[in-house]
Amino acid sequence: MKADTGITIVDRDETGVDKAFRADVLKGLAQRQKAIPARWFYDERGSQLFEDITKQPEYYPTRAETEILRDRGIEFAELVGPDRAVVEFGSGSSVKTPLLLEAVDPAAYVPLDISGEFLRQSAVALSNKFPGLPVHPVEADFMRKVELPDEVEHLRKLGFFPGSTIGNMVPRTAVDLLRSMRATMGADEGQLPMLLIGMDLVKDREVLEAAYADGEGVTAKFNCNLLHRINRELGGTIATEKFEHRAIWNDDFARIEMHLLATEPVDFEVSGKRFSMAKGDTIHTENSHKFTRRSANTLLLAGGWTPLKRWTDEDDRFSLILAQATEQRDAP
Ligand code: AVJ
Repeated sequence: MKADTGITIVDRDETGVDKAFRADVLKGLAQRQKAIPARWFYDERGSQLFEDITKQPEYYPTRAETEILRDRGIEFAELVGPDRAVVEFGSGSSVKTPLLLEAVDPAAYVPLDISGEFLRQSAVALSNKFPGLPVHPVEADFMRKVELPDEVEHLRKLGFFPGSTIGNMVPRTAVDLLRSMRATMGADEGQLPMLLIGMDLVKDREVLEAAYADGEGVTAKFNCNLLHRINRELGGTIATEKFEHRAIWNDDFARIEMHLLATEPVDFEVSGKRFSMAKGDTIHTENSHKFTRRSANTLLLAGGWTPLKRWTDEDDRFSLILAQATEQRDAP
């Protein structure tokens, strides 16, 4: 995929259905434990609801991470140095990205996102905020190696992956992504890119469960929006009022799981296929893994990144880790 083409890579059938969405939903609903990948939350409404979640008093990660970015800019700059190309995995957030760009004084900014719409919006907003900074948005699936624009080829890279989005992946997928990031940023061509990554921390169950079940019910709406999206885009007949939001801490896997729980027996169709659920059955819609200092380091090392420095917010709720691509060498 080339930069600045403005091409949308969503693959739709004759009737305008997103084929990947349909395939994931049909496959996920056919399983014994029904499960749908969390990435499908983020249609326009879902993205708006996530924005609203970040403003809820119980949802601390966004505020905690922003606090670190705000307070530690000088330290980032010291370790990272100027004139890098900042490669952001996901469209920039309107608050966090400017804080990083201000701190590290980069030579270019390259946001990567699968959704061209958000990508273009945030690229324009950033260009306005940083008039002298070359911005090269790339519409691509960063779970694979992405070809970066020629203009940044010669620049040293700093990857930016905030939000603890890595926590949405099970470890094996997270490691695949970390390795793709290395490849995207040229680690195999002798460069030693850096990565600044946000990772949320293990803490008391009550605090975690509340963060994913806020009192206003915004997270519940966010979760249930997936059912509405299926009904709208995939000809679904799901009786959405028969489902409830659940957020449960899974201590063995150190993750919050979000589920949609059927409060009574339900039968429905999606894209002409029939499904039925008993009362108490759930659709697993999201994992949000939480880390300790060591588990974070282990995951990064497994993905080919050596942790250099770690920062947390004042209340030790969230971590930002600066890592460098591990040099290829023989054991140990
Ligand atoms: C976007 C992955 C950071 O896991 O905390 C928030 C998504 N889900 N509330 C997270 C989310 C429910 C969020 N991330």
